[in-house]
Amino acid sequence: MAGNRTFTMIKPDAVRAGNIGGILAMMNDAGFRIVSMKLTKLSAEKAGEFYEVHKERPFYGELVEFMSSGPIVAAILEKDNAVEDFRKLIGATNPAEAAPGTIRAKYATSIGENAVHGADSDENAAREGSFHFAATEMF
Ligand code: RTP
Ligand code: MG
Repeated sequence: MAGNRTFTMIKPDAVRAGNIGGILAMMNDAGFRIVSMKLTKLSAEKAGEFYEVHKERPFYGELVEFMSSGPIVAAILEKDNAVEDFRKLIGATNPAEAAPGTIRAKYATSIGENAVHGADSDENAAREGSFHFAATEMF
């Protein structure tokens, strides 16, 4: 049965550290199917637009700089209850608080450089997926 969809990015820290394969394996093992995927790089302008919701937060400038600092893997994933289950798989924003067995517990190095992004609602998952992929790139 086709499930619903979430959107993720493997962030520049994890790409730089050579962790794309390890992170994709954890997503695969947790039952997520790849709908769309690419290695790409966000300009500062695009990163700012993507994280616009955080514009007033004190870490916004740092976040935009970090997210545009190197290549990322962007992907749409499918699974039953995708958004909620994926947030569980990635763990808390701060790796010090991320549960054992989560992607951030294993691969994140700080609250800012935390290896992966996961959409936080069905609506945002759809918006973020369309930000990165055309309908013809969703399978
Ligand atoms: P994400 O959107 O990337 O999946 O992360 P999240 O929901 O767990 O956390 P969110 O509150 O949406 O924050 C987005 C990203 O901003 C960076 N951040 N830095 N320095 C800080 O205090 C701080 N707080 C958040 C992180 O990269 C976080 O994932
Ligand atoms: Mg978030």
